[in-house]
Amino acid sequence: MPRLLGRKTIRYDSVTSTNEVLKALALEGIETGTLVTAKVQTHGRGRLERRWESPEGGLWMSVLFEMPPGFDSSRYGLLPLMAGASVATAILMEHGLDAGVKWPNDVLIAGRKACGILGEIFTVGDRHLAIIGIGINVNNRVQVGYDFSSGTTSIAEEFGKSVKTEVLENTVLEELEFRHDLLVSGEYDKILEDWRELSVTLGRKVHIVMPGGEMTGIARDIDPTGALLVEMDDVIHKVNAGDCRHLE
Ligand code: BT5
Repeated sequence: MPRLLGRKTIRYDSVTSTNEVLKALALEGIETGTLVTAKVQTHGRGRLERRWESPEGGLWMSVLFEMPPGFDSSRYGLLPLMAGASVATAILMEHGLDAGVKWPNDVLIAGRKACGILGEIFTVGDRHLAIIGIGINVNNRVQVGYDFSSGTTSIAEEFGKSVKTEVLENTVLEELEFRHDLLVSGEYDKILEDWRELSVTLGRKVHIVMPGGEMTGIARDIDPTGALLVEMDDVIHKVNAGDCRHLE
């Protein structure tokens, strides 16, 4: 069992969004490590206010992190990477499925999206807080015909039968706590190396849509802040945020 994450757990049958509920609790001062889960989300959110399909059978959860005093804010980009690596590792450990991380915030199984991560950072007084929202398609199916770019899948679909969400949830929390401790102790290189090993993006030809434009190139590496380094016309470009599509 994890020591910190999920020490306090609040479970709902249905909420708008676990991130939204946890944020409201955090603003009221709820303790670090609190976990909020829901069987169903009516307004599950992706990045840029996109919709996240959250029917019954999936694992929809949010965890509250607190950054230590003096935390280097340029490292916030590591949070979604850590969460993705935790989920991919947990899926491999519990179900033996070959899950990989796609920059910046997805976990893919067999090239299809099984999990998305939504990180949010904010301050309450002098506390620097982060909510890590994790959505994993476990026993649910995802509506066909939606605007999915890379296709979607679920653990049950890949595994061939239904699995226990509680077991996966616990392992995800243990993995996340392990990486949380690395972050708090400043062992950033270990976090980066772990992500690189699980990456299905590095070395691929990618198309990136950023807030200020688009580019196509080869994903070469991530930098110490979690930004993607893309080579285009022999020049390395640093991409802090954006949507990434694997082309080859
Ligand atoms: C994400 O955004 O992938 C972040 C998803 C985070 C969901 C969790 S669930 C618990 C917590 N509470 C919340 O409200 N959110 C978090 P993004 O990279 O923007 O991808 C969004 C896109 O993924 C959508 O536009 C769809 O194309 C696709 N999508 C929607 N639902 C999906 C699903 N269940 N499985 C796979 N892909 C989905």
